[in-house]
Amino acid sequence: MAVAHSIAARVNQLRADIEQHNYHYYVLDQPVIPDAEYDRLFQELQQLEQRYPQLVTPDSPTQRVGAAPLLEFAQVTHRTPMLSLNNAFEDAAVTAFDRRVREALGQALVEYAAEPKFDGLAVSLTYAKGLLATGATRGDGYTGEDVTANLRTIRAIPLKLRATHPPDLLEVRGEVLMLKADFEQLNRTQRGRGEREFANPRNAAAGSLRQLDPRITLTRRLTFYAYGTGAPIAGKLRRHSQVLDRLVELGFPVTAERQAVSGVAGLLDYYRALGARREQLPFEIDGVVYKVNDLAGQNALGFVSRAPRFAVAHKFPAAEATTVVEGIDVQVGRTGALTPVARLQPVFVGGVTVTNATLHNEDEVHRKDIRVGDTVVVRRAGDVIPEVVRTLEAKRPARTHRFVLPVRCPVCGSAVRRSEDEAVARCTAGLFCPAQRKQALLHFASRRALDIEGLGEKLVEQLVDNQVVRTPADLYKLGIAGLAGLERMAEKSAGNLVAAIERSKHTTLARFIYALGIRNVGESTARDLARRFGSIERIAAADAETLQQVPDVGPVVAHSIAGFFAEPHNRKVIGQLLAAGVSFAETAPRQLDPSSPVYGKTFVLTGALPHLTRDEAQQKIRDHGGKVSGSVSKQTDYVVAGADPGGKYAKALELGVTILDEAGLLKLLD
Ligand code: D41
Repeated sequence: MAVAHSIAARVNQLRADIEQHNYHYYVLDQPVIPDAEYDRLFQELQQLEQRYPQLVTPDSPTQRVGAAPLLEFAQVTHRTPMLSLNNAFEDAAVTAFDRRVREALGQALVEYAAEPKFDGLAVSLTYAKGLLATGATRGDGYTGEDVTANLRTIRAIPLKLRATHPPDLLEVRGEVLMLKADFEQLNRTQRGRGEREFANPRNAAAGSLRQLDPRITLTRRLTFYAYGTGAPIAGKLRRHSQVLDRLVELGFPVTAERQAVSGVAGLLDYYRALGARREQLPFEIDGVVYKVNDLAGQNALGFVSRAPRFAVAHKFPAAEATTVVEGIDVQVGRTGALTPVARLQPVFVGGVTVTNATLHNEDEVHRKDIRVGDTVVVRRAGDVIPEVVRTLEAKRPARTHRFVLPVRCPVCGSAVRRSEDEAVARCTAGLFCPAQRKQALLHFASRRALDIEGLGEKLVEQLVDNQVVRTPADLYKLGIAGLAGLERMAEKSAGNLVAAIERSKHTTLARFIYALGIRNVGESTARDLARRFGSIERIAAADAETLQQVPDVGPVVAHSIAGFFAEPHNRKVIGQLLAAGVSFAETAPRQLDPSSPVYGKTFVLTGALPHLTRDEAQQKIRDHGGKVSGSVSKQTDYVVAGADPGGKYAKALELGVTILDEAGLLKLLD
């Protein structure tokens, strides 16, 4: 039965539209229609194809799952072998790589194509006359497994090249991966069904790609990024970066993070800049890859065994590692919060050896069910505190016990209380608990508070344990003689410490308020309080309602502040500190001009400004009644960007936040 011409035309139109939308979504990263609209087009096409099966073609977007489950994967031999990459773990190895390249090519300065190293699975896609014919895993580089049916389910992989005259044959090389968000979602689903969770996105991607039933692969959200070709693309392409541009035209997602850079300095800059943004990227990377950009140069360099001499992978220190929990300690913080901390068998992760990792709070330990004796995944990314991500239940030894938080403070034995609306349990003894007293002293002396250099953890420990110091006011009674008796305290360091304590007497009201360690009062609130009230007496006298006139002070914070000053012990310590000579540089309540365009606005600073230092820019904004925040969100009014701005800049673009340069900021302040 012949199908009406108009129906065949509609089917073709729907396919073209759907492909176009896929391209916008996966390759350009700029969807033009909402998901629901896309789904509607897709359903219409499915219904027409069901009614007119003779119209179905293998490259139709509906035909991503056609195949029945397999019994095993067939082997495929790669037409062009998939080479491996040499690794560099240190800057020195990168410098050596660049030197070898320069010498071999006889050039003083080499241009490289730098790109992220995706932590996924390398695959090769073969297109015959423009249609996806075979997709295979890398295997040993010469033969891999035929996972065509599974790869067809990945919408980021085109079933058909975008070209009117496609080449007879094209091998596209790239990585299949799972985005972090999709990985989290998958593990939530697995957990909900009581099924095994995946240790990381790479394992999840590998497990999904190795499914013999493509219908399962379809339910796993995998994606794909191309990084090269097998045999070279015919034509006049001279650089690797042009090959990638061509792959984009042909319909392949290629990461926007790629960049052409010059010389070893360019390589290392790229490495550091991407490393700093690693956590913000939607996918996991385990390093960056450098390739000689000039294709003739690549050819001239050739290969050693199975790795090209023209490329190298510069690895990041692994962010995750597995180790064993030897114990779970409970630490008591400045506000009495009890924090369970895992004591670990030492493990090298994120570039350092880790022996402790935070377990955050009781609920987290139970949610993850982490037990003494467990083998766990530990994560340390960038400068963040190491944490236990998950336990590997399969490796759990016999007879372990669920963690129980003690009902008494492990330091002072006082009762532990947990209010209903909080995840945190606290020791109720306040400053009578030595642990809280020690933390309070350390906070008081910290750099952004009264900045007493040399008053570190070990010393505070001794001062409190020997009952030499009970409150911050006691610090100002310390003499060299009293200190010299302490362990590891030479006369010289005792002298230095006494001098540092003396110097700390000249401070600002904002630092002083911050130093008091009032719950919920951070640096920025302390500054606002100082500015609004101008003296500690006036703050102490303010009621909760008056306190709430300060920017960002709501009922909870006002309650903490009023509660702190209502406590006679706190008033006494403040009195002693002032009597000891702690004094403030003039901070008269400033008259702000609410008509200033900066007043009440939130700013985020990123990158180096040409004239102002970061502190100067912050001060100027605050002097005009603006706020400075560390991260970009929907609440941000302006991002002030200087040189090499990084992730905050990208976030600002994404959220449509107004971006200013230094001149723009100064104009607003004018
Ligand atoms: O992102 C990657 N994982 C990646 C892998 C990349 N960006 N580029 C790569 N380039 C190559 C050469 C230069 C050998 C074509 C690679 C790989 N190879 C590779 N992936 C797995 C083994 C080798």
